[in-house]
Amino acid sequence: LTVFEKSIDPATQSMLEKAENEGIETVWDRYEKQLPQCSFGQLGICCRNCNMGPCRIDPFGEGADKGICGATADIIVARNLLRMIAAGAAAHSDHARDAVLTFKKMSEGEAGSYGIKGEAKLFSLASEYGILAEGKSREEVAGELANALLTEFGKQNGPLLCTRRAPGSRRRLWAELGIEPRGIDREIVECMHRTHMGVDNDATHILLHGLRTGLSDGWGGSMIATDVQDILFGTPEPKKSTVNLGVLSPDKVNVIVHGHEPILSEMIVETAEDPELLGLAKEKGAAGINVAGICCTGNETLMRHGTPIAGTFLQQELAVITGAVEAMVVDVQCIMPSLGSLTGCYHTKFISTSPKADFPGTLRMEFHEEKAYETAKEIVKTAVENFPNRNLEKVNIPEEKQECMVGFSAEAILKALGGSPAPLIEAIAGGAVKGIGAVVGCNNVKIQHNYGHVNLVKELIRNNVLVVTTGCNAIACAEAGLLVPEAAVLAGNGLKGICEALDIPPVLHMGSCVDISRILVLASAIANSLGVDISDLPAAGAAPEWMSEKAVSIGAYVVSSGVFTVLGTVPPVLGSQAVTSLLTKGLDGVIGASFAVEPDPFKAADMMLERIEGKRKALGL
Ligand code: BF8
Ligand code: SF4
Repeated sequence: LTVFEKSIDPATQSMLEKAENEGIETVWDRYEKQLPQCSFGQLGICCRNCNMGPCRIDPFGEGADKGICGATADIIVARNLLRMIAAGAAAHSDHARDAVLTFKKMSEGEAGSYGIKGEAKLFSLASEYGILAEGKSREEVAGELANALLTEFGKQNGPLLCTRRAPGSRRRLWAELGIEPRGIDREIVECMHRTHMGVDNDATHILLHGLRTGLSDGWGGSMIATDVQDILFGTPEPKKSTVNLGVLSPDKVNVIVHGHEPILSEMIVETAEDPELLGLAKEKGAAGINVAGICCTGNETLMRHGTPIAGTFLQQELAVITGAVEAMVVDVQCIMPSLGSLTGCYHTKFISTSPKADFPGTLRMEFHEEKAYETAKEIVKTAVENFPNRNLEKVNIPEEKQECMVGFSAEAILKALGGSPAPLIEAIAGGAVKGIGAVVGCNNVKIQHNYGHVNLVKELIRNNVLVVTTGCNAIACAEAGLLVPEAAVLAGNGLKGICEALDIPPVLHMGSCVDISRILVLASAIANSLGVDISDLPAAGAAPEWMSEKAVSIGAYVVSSGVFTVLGTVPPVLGSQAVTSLLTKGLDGVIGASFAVEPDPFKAADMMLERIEGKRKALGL
């Protein structure tokens, strides 16, 4: 693959050239060494769930058609998929748990560096959870709310309280199907139980639990993470920032925050303004301290502080390869273990902070809420002291740096609309806006970096579909210049008019991947005000370059919430016709939405547009 085949982004291409020149290996080189990838794995028909195996099914029907225990391809594929959903839901929800535990410690005065920045959200959430605020201090309310939220994880009987935000018809459907999510931890544990040898062995039965587990993520873990982070750090509001590798500074200390939990990155952003550290930076010959993000923790600080973002998932190694990063500070999720040996080739310190996650070659600086500011300061100090070690011969920062407008929480969108979804609904009813496209998810080396994201989104806005985005899709769109109001020139006339009237971009950045919960809340607000179900809305979802297990859980809850979703990379299910047809067709009759798989972003856009058109017709629009 040439650098042009690897990515559509010029900054990425130039860093890939630098890597080649310096003989540095990247994720694309390792991908090429894996080719051809194992077809049993791709089809999802290998099983290692017990030690009579591993077993695999012959996809051509000539060899084994069952595992040793008798499990068919349908059973094996469904079980494997359920385990992916469990892992994804666990990642989001364990992140949420840590946010709630920090919130609880804060309320008890044991996490002094954190406070309540989102007071309105604290009180609205408290009342949603039935907590009386009268006569109590903010901290007392926070403490009671933290306990109520923690209960959601271990509850034995549902439904999860956040599901009350969904339209009544949706909740009734979940109840009828027996997939109302109960305790978050319970659903995940049950996935592991059901997929143990000799437990759940009916593909449909297994997949229904997958939907339930997904729902416990979307309307549970992820939603709780978003809510609590908004209370601790504030609900995002529109603001401007910049993205891409060009945000790295040639003369300041560059600290990258990479991972997912704003508990860490918020503190790093704060300590980067510490006068003592700024003085030290000066002493070391630097012009200041520059914090930039990668992946979703970057999205969190971008949304709340306008901290620049250096790149998407596939750009994490390239940031180091610029030779200008003093510290790569990581917590959890989507962090490549390759960073260990890579940082060893440059002066970059690779600092791991989570009690749950370590990597080869790290400097360990474990992060605990009790001493959050102190640890963050120590981390940034390490970066500052590393500045003189920068090897100028190895430094090459790409010029590309793109402006973006971000911070569109559901609250901010409703505010931009004047307080209610009515103007948006009118625009949809009048046809100026055809519908809403939710485009989310990762990068995946199997697809040219950002090609799927950017082309799908451009195609949607050209056809007057307002796009909401999160995760790496949002970063990709920002890099392509789609997150500025001026990008309205790329939109169809109807959408363009709306963007100009409201001074908003045609693509609205709603946050990190856990913030897909914001999309659920917005969709519910629209559906509720129309008196219809989410599945009736002219809306469709897509994950054009997804790779992570979290994305599989997201897919499960988005479809279970009634939104047709197109996947750009093929999930490992094609080894079972029954599972494939259930996911792509059968689910429609059960839950009112289904999946489609389409790597070509232009065709994927057509599928979404067709779905949106069909929903418009059904609503009489
Ligand atoms: O939670 S989009 S590559 S960074 S998994 Fe990871 Fe995928 Fe990016 Fe965010 Ni989401
Ligand atoms: Fe093989 Fe069945 Fe064991 Fe899986 S559970 S490894 S299919 S015997």
